[in-house]
Amino acid sequence: MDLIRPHGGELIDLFSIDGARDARDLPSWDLNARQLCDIELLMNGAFSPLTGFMGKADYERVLADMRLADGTLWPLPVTLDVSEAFAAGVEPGARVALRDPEGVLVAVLEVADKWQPHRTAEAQKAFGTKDVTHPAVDYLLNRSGPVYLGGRVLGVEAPSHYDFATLRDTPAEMRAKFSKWGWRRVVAFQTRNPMHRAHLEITHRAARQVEANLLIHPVVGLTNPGDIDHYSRVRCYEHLLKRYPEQTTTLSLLHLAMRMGGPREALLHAIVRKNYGCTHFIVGRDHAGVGDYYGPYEAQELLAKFESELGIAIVPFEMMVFVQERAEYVPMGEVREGETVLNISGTEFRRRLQQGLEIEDWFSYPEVVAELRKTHPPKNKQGFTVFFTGLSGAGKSTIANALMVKLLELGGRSVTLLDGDLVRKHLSSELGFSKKHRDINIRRIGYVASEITKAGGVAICAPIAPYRQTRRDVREEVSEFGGFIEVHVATALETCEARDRKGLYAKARAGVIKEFTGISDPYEEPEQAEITIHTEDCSPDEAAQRILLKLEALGYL
Ligand code: PPS
Repeated sequence: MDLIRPHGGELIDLFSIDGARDARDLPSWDLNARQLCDIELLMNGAFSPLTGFMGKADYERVLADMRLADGTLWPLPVTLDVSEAFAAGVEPGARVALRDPEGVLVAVLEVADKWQPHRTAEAQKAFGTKDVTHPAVDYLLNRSGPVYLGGRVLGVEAPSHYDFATLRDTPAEMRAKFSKWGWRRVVAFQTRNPMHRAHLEITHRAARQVEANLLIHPVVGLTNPGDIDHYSRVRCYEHLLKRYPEQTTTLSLLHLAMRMGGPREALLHAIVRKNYGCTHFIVGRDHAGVGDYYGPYEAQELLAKFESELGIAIVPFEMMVFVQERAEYVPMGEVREGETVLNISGTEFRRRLQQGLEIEDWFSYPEVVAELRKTHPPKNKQGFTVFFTGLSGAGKSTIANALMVKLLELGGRSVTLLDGDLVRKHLSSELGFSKKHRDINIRRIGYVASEITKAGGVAICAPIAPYRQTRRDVREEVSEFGGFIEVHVATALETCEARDRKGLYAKARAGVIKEFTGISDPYEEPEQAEITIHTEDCSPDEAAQRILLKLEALGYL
């Protein structure tokens, strides 16, 4: 049986109708990053046969048995989630202008369906869990809008990309290239990670095994939070490309938003690759998996079941490991008894990068490692934020100043102090002390700190920051780029009040100042501060020393 249809089936063309007609007067929805990825793949035909965002009937059948309402195999919902407020003004039959964050009209949606999904049930069915540590479940339950709009999408202008423009292809462009190059059999390799020697071995073997050319097809839309950024990865892929025999292999970038949906997502990946004109698709261990939600070979099993219906052949691959005695990579199952197997996990690899430790040649290529070291310097070259929190008068500013001076004395990084009072003067002068305003204030500080950290500097922040969730959000924002050290200056309220350096506590008690932290407004104690300082038995100098030691221990100094 030959289940291979060279260069895919029919592609959907969503640009065939003039979607821009009267678009100026339509209600506008600004697409978020995930929705922009989805619409790009809808519009360029990578999601063929979908013609738009799913309606309720498709959505429900996809969740129940991985098929569209008409029976076509389709594993995951592709839906447009919007806010309740926006949905209230849109009924089936209406048209909606879909725009990018700059306001550029990308497409028009002809709304055919509007409904409120049961998002927990969706999470369970689509991803097999309700656990919000799964990134797609987190999006679904914590970030997505509560109403879905479904309907046909009329393409106006594909989302633009200024990076790696020559490496981006629509399915039609890719198919045209394959046919121009005479590539009748093409095996695609999906990845969201930098590629090392094991990946080269897998792809090389796969291509040889099925006598096909190779398409390295990395995802550069949205991947798992914490993954290595796509700019660095693409530069690595470009280095690696030179290691393949000439004219056998090509590289193209896919602007997909991954859900980390394991087996169901693997099925989606296969459909997309078929649409791109590939005849074979490599499925490795734990394909598109995250955490322990899916078995390591579950994706392979599912795809094998649907292979003939899919119209793309699956090339399953076991994990490749390096056998020291043979000095070569072999599939795990081919390791003989007594042989020494070497392997570096993704986590271990990142640890070595972070600490500037050696990464041996058997694991990767020097040019790939050098590329990654440029954008992922060891911790002692990364930026960091020291975030003080505590009551007014607790001593935050005094310790922050002492710390700043000591860090300047050490040298090597720029140091910026974002003190509570200073920020209120320069950044937040229009804000008061309501919960809403305090949150805006802290988020501004967090944003500035994350930019400083990203640029390799040190940000020392010293606001009261009374709310746990806001501090948590700032931690998340900064940690993406470097270190985040929370310091709780835990001076007791009685001490702060007794000191009352600015006379504010007296005013707060007298009711002259309203919403005063600790008196008439809450302070939520930190649960995960890296350091807690009791100024009653610790001088500012000693406190700053403790912080320096902590920074040392964490590897930042
Ligand atoms: S917050 O909650 O983090 O936004 O507060 P922050 O910007 O750090 O507050 C800075 C200083 O404002 C003075 N101040 C008050 N603090 C708390 N509550 C009320 N209502 C208030 N009104 C004025 C206070 O002196 C804070 O400075 P520090 O340095 O913490 O004493």
